[in-house]
Amino acid sequence: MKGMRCRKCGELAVINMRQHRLALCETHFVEWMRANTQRFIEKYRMFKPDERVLVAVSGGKDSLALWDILLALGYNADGLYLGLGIDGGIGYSDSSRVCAEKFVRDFWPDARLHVLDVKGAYGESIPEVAQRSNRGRGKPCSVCGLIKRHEMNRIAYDLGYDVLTTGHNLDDEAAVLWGNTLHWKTEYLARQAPVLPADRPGFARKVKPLCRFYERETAAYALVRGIDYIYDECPFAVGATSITYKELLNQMEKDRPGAKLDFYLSFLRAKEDGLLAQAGTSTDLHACDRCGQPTSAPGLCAFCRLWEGHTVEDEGPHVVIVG
Ligand code: Q46
Ligand code: ZN
Ligand code: ZN
Repeated sequence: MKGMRCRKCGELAVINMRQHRLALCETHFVEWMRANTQRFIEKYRMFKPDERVLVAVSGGKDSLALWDILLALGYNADGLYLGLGIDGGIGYSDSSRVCAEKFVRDFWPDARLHVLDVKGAYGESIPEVAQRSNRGRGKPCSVCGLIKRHEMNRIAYDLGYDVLTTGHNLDDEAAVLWGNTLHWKTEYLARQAPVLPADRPGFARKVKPLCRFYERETAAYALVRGIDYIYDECPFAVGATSITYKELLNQMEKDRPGAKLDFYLSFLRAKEDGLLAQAGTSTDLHACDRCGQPTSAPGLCAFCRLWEGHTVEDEGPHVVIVG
């Protein structure tokens, strides 16, 4: 890397992407990230220029990089931050919210950021719900995932967005793929894709425009752009199996640059060729009695069951718009 030159202009390179045999300077790297994001949006038919996009923003590098790229590309993209109420001795949720709000102030003061604080809206933070409902054996991740999925979908749908985007990168996708393959979770494999269409009423379309970028590329993008993001992982991520899978894949990547990308792209190609066509999700869904979102269980959906016996504002929680 030392002394490497940008392939496009000969200036000093800031990143060397061995898997692409490409070194680039700051300016050309930013250009490359944006041009490729646009290419992936078109290739996977994620959304069109006139559609309204909601970006799930966590305050981390991936989601802030994604939002920045979409705004720079001229998309009509608003942010959504969910306050989970996780402290972990580092004020995790508070600091991540500060990063999301600072990003708007510093870079895109006209951008709109929706903020929903789970405790403010429902009376309990994620760790509190997890503890009360006795789920997850001390780790609130399953409750957290459930609440995030439900609320993101609800807000995207209720506020009339055409599509919900998340900042999942290649390392995330490859780790999920690795885990699902290891256990042959065919139903999950069938649903893992850059685009999840809104093929049933009540569901928002979900897309992952950064799914082909390595984590070090999204991190470099945030760094080069001078975006302040939360460096700490969520304190509950410690010991997660996905981290072990990422390390394994990094080891493979070290020996064979491009292995991770190849693993993921070969999977997408195999699926296009009909692999897993039988494993599609044909579960019958109906509207939840309380919130109306689609669910396979009779009566209440899993999210509403979490709050059974707890008073929730009748008209539903409000989203605060910052900026
Ligand atoms: S699920 Fe678990 Fe994450 Fe929620 S509690 Fe933290 S680690 S944030 S992606
Ligand atoms: Zn250059
Ligand atoms: Zn419900």
